[in-house]
Amino acid sequence: MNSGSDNVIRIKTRSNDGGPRIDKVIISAGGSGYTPATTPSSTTKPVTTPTPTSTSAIPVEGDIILSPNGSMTLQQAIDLIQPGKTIYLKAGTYKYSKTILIKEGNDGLPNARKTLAAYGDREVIIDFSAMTENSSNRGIVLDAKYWHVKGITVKGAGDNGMLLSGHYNIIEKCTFRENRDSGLQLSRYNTSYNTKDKWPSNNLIIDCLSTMNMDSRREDADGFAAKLTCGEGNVFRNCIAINNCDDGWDLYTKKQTGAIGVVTLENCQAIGNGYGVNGKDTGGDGNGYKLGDDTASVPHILINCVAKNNKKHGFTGNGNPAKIVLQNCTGSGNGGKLFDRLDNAIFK
Ligand SMILES: [Ca+2]
Ligand SMILES: [Ca+2]
Ligand SMILES: [Ca+2]
Repeated sequence: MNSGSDNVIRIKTRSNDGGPRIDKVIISAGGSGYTPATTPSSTTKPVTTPTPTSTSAIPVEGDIILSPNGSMTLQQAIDLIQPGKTIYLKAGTYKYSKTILIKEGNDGLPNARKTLAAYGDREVIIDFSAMTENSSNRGIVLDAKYWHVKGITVKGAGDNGMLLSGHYNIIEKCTFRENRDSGLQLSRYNTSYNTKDKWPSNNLIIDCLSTMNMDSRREDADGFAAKLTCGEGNVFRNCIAINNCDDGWDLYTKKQTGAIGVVTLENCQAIGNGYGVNGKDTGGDGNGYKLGDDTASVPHILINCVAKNNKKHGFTGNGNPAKIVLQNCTGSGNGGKLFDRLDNAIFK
């Protein structure tokens, strides 16, 4: 489908009676037909603010509808849902104190994703505030393929709000806030996966917001972290990281695990990281975009990204010697440099 132009849907009969009989055709915008970007677009698009709200849809047979005080838990629904079907969450707050795990192998299909989505336009909050701060207390772990998570807020987890460790997933219009490590992290879940091809790949994170994430060490909680053990083909589009304890985005690498995949950021904004919403120094690093480390050369691609009022640098290579692409990237009001240690970067 091309937006802004006429699109034709052809329906071919496979029956003897001159069918098909069509009851309903539902057309929705964006998302499921996503193919990861491989080449940076040369067009300049204005940066738009994501609105982390949900959209209405019509449930069909096989979907599951949950309500905050219903008898079925989100984990039960996740373990039951079939490809092409949706778990709808009615508005309200769902309180859980245990990690929600979408297991490896609990996959959708390329043309029939498993969907987890807000039902209606009011806020759906999955609240893990009852957890203690601990590296195993992530909120949601998505370790499967071909899921679409849309319009939910994940707050208060004892570690990452979401650990995205699977492949070919779409995370859309979600908010990650007040988690006690990075809001959304892309890294392996299975710690025996030692090669990059097994690390999270080809995921799209679109129209998401990550804010007020804070760990007690004031060291790790970034807005978005695609680091350490992150694979190829992951894209962040139209996302905002604001007032996180550590960095807005962190693409750090470690010598022990080696290079991560190239990450693409399009139309993203990093604002006020290293400061709380009250304007006070969090004690964290406070870079808008930390683009690696000197242990690996990874040529990340940033297009139309903005860094404003972060405590430290707007964009820092942090020692990554690669030809990082920075196309139409701008910013102002950062405490350090706008572009730091990006000597080999390609500015377009
Ligand atoms: Ca942690
Ligand atoms: Ca740090
Ligand atoms: Ca960091």
